[in-house]
Amino acid sequence: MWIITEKTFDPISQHHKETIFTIGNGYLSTRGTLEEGYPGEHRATFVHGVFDDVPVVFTELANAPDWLLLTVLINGERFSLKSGKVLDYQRELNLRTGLLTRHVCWQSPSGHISTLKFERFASLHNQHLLALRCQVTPEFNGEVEIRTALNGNTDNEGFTHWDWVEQNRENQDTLYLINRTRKTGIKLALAIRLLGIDSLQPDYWDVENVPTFRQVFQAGCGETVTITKFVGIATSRDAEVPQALAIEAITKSQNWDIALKENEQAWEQEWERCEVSIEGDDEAQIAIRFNLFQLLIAAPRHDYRVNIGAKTLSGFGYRGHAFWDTEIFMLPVFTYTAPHIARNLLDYRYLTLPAARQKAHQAGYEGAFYAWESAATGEEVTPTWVPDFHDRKKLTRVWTGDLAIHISADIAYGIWQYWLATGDDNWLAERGIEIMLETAKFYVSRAEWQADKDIYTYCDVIGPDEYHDHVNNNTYTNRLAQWNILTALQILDWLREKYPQKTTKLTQQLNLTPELLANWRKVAEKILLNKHPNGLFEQFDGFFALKDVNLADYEPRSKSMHEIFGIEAANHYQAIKQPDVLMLQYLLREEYNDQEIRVNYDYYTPRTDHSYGSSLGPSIQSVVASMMGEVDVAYEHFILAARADLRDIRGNAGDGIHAASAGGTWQALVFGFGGLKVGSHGWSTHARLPQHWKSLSFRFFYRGQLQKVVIKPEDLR
Ligand code: IFM
Repeated sequence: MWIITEKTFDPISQHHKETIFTIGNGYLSTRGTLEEGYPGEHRATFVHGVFDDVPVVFTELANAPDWLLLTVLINGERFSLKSGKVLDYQRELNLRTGLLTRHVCWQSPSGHISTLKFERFASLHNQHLLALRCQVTPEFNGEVEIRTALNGNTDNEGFTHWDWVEQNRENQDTLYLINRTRKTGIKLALAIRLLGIDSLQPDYWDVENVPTFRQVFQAGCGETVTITKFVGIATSRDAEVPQALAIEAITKSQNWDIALKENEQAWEQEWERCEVSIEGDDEAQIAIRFNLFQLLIAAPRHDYRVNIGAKTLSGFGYRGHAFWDTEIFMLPVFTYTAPHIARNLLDYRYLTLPAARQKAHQAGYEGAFYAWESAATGEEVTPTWVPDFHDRKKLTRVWTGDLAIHISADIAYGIWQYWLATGDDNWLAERGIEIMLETAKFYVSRAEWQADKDIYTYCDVIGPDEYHDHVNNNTYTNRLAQWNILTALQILDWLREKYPQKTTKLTQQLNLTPELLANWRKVAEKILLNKHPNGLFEQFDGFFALKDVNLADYEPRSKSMHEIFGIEAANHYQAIKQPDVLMLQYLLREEYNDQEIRVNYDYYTPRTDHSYGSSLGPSIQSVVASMMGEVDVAYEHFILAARADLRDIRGNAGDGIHAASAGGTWQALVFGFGGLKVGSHGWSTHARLPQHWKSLSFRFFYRGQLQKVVIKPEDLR
């Protein structure tokens, strides 16, 4: 249950498969395009932090120069799946080791049969090392020619980010290429070393921006020709002379077997921390491993200046920008299974605190208002306008960058969870508390006092349900803002006791006078929460007065309700994109009893666009259904989330992995079915398993100790 397999190459699902077969190592990812290249492919390698300017979306991860390119000519005939006959084909991604393998038995147009095997991995042991091996076995005596290159002529769907800087043949089997991003000036160096050529002298073709090695082999019938291509990669974000680092990576590794072994050992350590096993459900088993794999290859291990984009590093979607998807959906996975990675992600938020302060200031507020979409600097990079669904010639204003103010509290929530699970007091005192205080300050300044009612409100916002914009008093936003302010005050009390000197410094630096803090408490206590006496929350002011909608009336459908109603009209219906009130109740689950969740669950569940709304929704819906004891329903939503990319449920997996869904899938297992609860005094589980599961096992760290949980149905009776 570790192998993702493809049995035929189908150009129709090409982009989907490119995403599925992405490999990576937390420094970069490379989509699963094929070495020889095909028309229409979305060939891409994205390196963390390598952003460059672009119109409309401000900045995007620049598609790096291509390291894969490898052409095979057999007796002068160019190997391609589009010519001759494919007699056998199989591609496999080994999730346990990150090794991607392709076997092809190919009959050339002139009838010569050969077997080709391609293997590649991005080393988890040395993040600057990529490895590709090609083996060709002809069933005749003949000539095998291999041309392999670095290609600097890459683009982002037509937009070019790179200028050629330099290329050179370093020695007989080594060459390098350097490019630089046009606006941000980041240099990226790639270096190739060829192994397996023994005493042969490969030709060097000095094509500008495509330096190429060429080697011709004479092979007997059934004899295997092997060429190994080690590629080193580094940027000026890593070293002043990136080509030196790239060359070092390829010279350090002695051969394929050793490099692969080191990579496998590194992967073994990863899985040791986060392995989830499900007995009795093969699909769920492979899906959770796949989702975890995708998060692991996107997770920065040695860099705290970057975050994980909503589509990881696996596609062009959302341009590498990070959203609330990180703290609410992905971060819990790392907080519990790889706290060092969680800390890197949170350090990024600390590093971008100045930009969040600046955003608050520009909007006329105090404190820190984080960017809805964030990239290299933390400035807001949400596009302001996008083409309309119905009429691509019209533009629609995107408001999330201005109005989705819950992002600041989402980050504060991520910090709080990290601290609860890890007990990392030092990080909280040095960095986390400052973010929490600054986001609290933002919410105090953003709150509007309604003198006649003596309440504080948040008007003109967008909550998690983005089908409704410009709403007032979104319950999720109001409650999390209140939670943020009160929790920041609570942590400040803790800091005062534990780190008095730090407290003095921080209160001076942030000008936190006793009067100001007293006012924070007053504001927080008077924030409006639209809660009805029976515990039902109104999602925002006036939600219950909107036109009700029976989503079943629109079935069968293949579009979201947003597309069906239109962006503007969707505001007038009670159809929601993803759990909003329920999302709040999930996050603050310790605060609500079953009855209080049930009344909201019953109201909002039928009004949620589960299948075509946000991919973020199903996993959260699943956890809440588990909390309600509706395990079958929880399973339906869980499997929808788990399959999001493997089965391309929304038809857009080609744009990249749905990272939030991947993280949410883990949460649905651990917090939903596993019922894990973590507090400052320990942890407990309250499990409920789908009927057909024979066991669920997972691991997590609590306060630095690895915990292993095994749940079997017989233990629950
Ligand atoms: O952050 C999400 C948002 O909530 C729904 N649309 C997609 C974004 C990125 O995943």
